[in-house]
Amino acid sequence: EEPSAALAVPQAGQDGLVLLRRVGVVDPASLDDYRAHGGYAALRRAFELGPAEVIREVTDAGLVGRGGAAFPTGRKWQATASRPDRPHHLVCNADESEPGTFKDRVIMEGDPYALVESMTIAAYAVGAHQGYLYLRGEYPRALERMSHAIEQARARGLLGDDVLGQGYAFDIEIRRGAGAYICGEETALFNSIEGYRGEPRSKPPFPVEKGLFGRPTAENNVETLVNVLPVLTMGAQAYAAIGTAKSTGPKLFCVSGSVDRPGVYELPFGATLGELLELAGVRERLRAVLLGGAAGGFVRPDERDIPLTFEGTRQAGTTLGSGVVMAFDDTVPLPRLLLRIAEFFRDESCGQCVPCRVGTVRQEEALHRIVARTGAAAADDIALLREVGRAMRDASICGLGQSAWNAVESAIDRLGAYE
Ligand code: L3W
Ligand code: SF4
Repeated sequence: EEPSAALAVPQAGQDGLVLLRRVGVVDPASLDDYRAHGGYAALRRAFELGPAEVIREVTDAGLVGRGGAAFPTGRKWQATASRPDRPHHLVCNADESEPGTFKDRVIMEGDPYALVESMTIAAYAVGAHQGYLYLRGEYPRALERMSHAIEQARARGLLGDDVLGQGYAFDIEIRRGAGAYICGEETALFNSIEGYRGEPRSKPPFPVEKGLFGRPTAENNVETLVNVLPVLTMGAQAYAAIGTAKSTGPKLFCVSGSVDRPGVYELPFGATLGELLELAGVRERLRAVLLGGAAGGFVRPDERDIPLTFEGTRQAGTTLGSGVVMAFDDTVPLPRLLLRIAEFFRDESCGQCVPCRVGTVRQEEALHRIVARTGAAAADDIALLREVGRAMRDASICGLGQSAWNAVESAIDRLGAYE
C-alpha cells in the first residue's frame, strides 16, 4: 500500500480555482462542510432542468473527456440516454494508472463529495440508477474517503431510493482494481467488474450501446465528471468562456520530475507549457518533457510555447493525453528512461492481440541492445523499432498497443535520443 503522502496541490486555497477550489480547504470527511462550500447546488439545478436539459448544458459547455481521448461528454450521454433498452449504467473510471497521472486521486482524497454529486448528476442525465466507481487498487486513502462520502450521502438521502426527495433512485458501488494498467481501458474495466479477465473488447459496439453487463453505459473519468458541477452552477456559456474555443473549461495537470514544486495544477486550457513549468519551478538544464504520460510523447525544452489545448498539442505533433507533464533534466539517462517505458508496456500488455503482445517484447529487446551499447543505436535497431511501432499502432485492438511506441518515436524524432 502507498505511503500516506500529503496532497500535492501547490495552489491549494488560491482564488480563481474551479475544479480544485475545495481541495485542501474543505474537510473531506464532512458532508456539512461540503454543503457549506457550495456542495449540492449543481444537483439541485440538475433536478430543476431535467435530464435532457442537463445534457444540453454539458454539450453547450463543450465539455470533452479528460481521460485522454477528449470525446464529447454530451454526445456520450445523449447516446446512452436515448437507448431504449434498460437498465442503463454509469461507470466512473478512477483506475488512474497512466504513469505520472494523479489528478483524480487528489479530487477523491480532497473533495470526495464532489465526485458523489457529479456521478449522481451524470446518472440522472443518462437514466442510470446504479453507478460503479472503479477505483485504482493502490489508492487506499481515496477508497476510505470515497467509501465514507458514499455512506454519508446515503444516510442523508443524497443517494438511495429518493435522492434529494426528488423521487430519483441512484446508488454507487465501489469496485477496486488490482493493479493492472489495462483495466483503465473502458471495456477491460467492464470485464473486470463482471469478474472476467481484464481484456479489452473490440469496439464497436461502443459502451453507450453495449457496455457493463451488456447494457448501455456512460463511462467517464473522474475529472470529466467533476467538471459537470461548474457547468451547471456557472451555466454552459460562462463555463465555455474559460479556455479556448475548441478546448473549453479548466484542466488539471500533473507535473512531476525535475521541478521544485511537483503536484496537481489547475489552469484554463490555453496556458502554455512554459507557463505551467514556471509555476512548478522548472530547473535548469532541462533535457526533455514527456506530455500525456507513457502513452504520450516527448517534446524539447525549447518547445515551451506549445499551448496546452487538445488542438494546440495536436498541431505541434504531440498529445495532451490525461494532462501529464513530466520534466527531465540532463541527469536522467534518456535511453534508460525509454527502456523503462518499454518494460512498462511489455509488462502491462494483456497479451490478447499479436501486434501488441509480440511488438512490446521486440521493442523492449531493441532498447536493451541500445542501452547495452551505452545508449547509441545501430541503424538496424532504429529501423526495427519503426517497423514494430507501425505494426503496433496500426493493428492493436486498444490504446495500449496503439500508443506503446509513441514515447520512443518522439524521443528519436524530436530529441535525437540515440545519437
Ligand atoms: C459512442 C462513438 N462513443 C468513441 C467513446 C469511447 C470512449 C471515448 C474515447 O482511450 C486515451 C487513449 C490513451 N459512439 C464513439 C464513442 N466513443 N467513439 O469515447 O474513446 P477512444 O477509443 O478514443 O479512447 P479510449 O479507449 O477511451 C483513452 C490515452 O487516453 N491515455 C491514457 C490515459 C490514462 C488515464 C488515467 O490513467 N486516468 O486517463 C493517455 O494519453 O492512450 O488514447 O469512452 O467509448 N462513435
Ligand atoms: Fe491487450 Fe495490447 Fe491488444 Fe490492448 S493492444 S488488447 S493491451 S494485447
